[in-house]
Amino acid sequence: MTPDDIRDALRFYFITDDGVDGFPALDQVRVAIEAGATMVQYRNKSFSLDAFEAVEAIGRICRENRVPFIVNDNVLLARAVGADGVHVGQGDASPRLARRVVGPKAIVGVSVSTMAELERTDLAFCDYIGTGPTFPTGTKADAKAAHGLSGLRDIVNRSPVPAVAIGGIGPANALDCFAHGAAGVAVISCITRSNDPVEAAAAMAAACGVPARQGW
Ligand code: TZP
Ligand code: MG
Repeated sequence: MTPDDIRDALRFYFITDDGVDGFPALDQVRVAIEAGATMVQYRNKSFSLDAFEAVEAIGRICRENRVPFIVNDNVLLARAVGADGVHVGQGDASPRLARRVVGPKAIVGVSVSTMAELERTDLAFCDYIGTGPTFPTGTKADAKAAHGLSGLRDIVNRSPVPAVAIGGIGPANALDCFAHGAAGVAVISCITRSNDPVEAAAAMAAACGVPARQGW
C-alpha cells in the first residue's frame, strides 16, 4: 500500500472489544465491515492461542473485503496470521523491531499520547500514529488524560506520518477530529457497546463519509 492508501484506510478504523459478553470479535468485525469500516484492528488484552482461529477468520473477512487487518500489541501473532500490519504501544515492541518482524511492506502503527512521546518515538519505522485519548474513554483502563481537540491538532501538526484519533469518539464528534487534522478516527465502544451496533456502525460510516458494503 502507498502512503496515500494507508492515509485513506485510516478514515474509519474499527478496533475490536475484548470485553462484551455475547458479541465476539468476529461478529463485531462483520458489523463494522458491512457498515464500511476502512481498517480493522484485533485488540485482545487477554489473548491466548485458543483465539488463534478466530483471529485467522477475522483476517480472512478483512482480506475478502480489501480492508487492511492490523493486530494490536502482538507482533508475532500479526506475523503468524499474515496480518497486513501491527499496532504497538509505547510499552510494546519498538517500531524498529516490529518492522523487522512484519517486514517492509506491512503497516506499522504506534500509539503516541503526548508531544514528549512523539519526540522520543522512532517514526522512521511507522506508517501512522494513533493519538489520544482525544476525549475521555472508559474502554482503556490505563489511558492517559484526554488531550482534547487542541492536543490532537498539536500532535498532528508535529507528526511526519498521518494520525488517527482515538478515545471517546463517535458519530457526533468524528467530524471535529477530521477538522483538527486527523486522517481518521479509531473507535471501539461507540459500536461494540451500543444497543444497536449495526445502526451505530452505519452512523460512524456516514460521519466518516465512507460507503457501506451491505450485501457482501
Ligand atoms: N487507546 C487510547 S483510548 C483507547 C485506546 C485503545 C480506547 C478507545 O476506545 P473507545 O471505546 O472508542 O473510547
Ligand atoms: Mg499495546
